[in-house]
Amino acid sequence: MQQDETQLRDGRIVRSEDPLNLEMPFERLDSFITPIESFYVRTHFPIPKIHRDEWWLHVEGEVEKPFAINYEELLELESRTIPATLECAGNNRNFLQPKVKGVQWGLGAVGTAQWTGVPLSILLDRAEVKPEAREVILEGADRGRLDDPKAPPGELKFARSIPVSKAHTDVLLAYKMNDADLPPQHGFPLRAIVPGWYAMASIKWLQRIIITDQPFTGYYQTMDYSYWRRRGDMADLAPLTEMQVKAEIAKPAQGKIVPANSNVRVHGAAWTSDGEITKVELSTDGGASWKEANLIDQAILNAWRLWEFEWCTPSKPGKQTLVARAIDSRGRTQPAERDPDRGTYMINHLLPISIEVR
Ligand SMILES: Nc1nc2c(c(=O)[nH]1)N[C@H]1C(S)=C(S)[C@@H](COP(=O)(O)O)O[C@H]1N2
Ligand SMILES: [Mo]
Repeated sequence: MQQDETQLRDGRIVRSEDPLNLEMPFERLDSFITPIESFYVRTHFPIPKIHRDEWWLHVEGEVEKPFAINYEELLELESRTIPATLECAGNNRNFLQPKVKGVQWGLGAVGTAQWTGVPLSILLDRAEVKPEAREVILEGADRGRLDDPKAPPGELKFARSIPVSKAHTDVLLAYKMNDADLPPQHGFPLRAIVPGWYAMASIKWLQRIIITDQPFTGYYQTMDYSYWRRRGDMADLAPLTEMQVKAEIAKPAQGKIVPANSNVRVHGAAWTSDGEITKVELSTDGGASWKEANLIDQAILNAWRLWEFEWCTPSKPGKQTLVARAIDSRGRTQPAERDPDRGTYMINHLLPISIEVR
């Protein structure tokens, strides 16, 4: 990994100012819930200024009863609180060789929060979704022009879709994060939380929900946040959906020095989607041999699991390469090599962390 430009903002790495992209230095990981001050921020456009008294959420499209609801009414609906891990689909991009375009995230474009809000299914039921409905498009209030010849000319809004089946199961429309009002940078007044999916689906500053009977082919669904899916010798663009199984090392961090012949705690987090982390293994010799790490606390669906390993460091000083790998309840694990069909996203192959024993 390249050295981070150490420009920090409130303890987070500034990956870009405009649009605002902040990363958590992953070595700061020390609890299951990520505090708001540490949580990564990913924006594509300026953060929209929304007054809660002037905001409406519209539900429309292939429904019997389109409607709009305001903030006050939304708070009166049945609510739920769930922990969920959000990971940017470009997390770990800084490790790719050769370099690819996009925000150069290291390990910290990921975090876990408690999200409180209204299950999307409650609003869908109220609108009475027609049987021909296939997808639910979530649209944010943020907008801007893109410097990309493949983007539509003029202003564009950030929008993504999810299948109706997913929308009915566990998608939450959250107005609280870790028990506080959703902060502006995380989507005030309302954002979607799509558990288990890469976070581009968790639309912030939500203002419109459109039910469609067609697959959505918006810019962020096809031109961006997609990968090449192989069908024999053919490749078609598929939208990114579920997070891939992964373990990351928080400490010791890249480039750090640890004492020889002593006990060092190696720790980090591991996550997957639609399954549980059942094992994390750690290699201290660049992947030649593996030992099992301890999983901390209970597994929670679609939230990361913290892990730790007591490492008895060698007595001989020198460079060491740490690698972690996760295995989930569906037997999935991390590939050793990068699959180029994934373009600039879905980076979950094994990543070496170089440190020094001294
Ligand atoms: N409206 C809107 N929603 C959005 C985005 C955005 O730019 N606009 N970025 C997405 C992406 S790519 C990510 S990784 C997450 C980041 O959420 P966070 O900033 O709360 O960490 O929000 C998603 N939702
Ligand atoms: Mo993202």
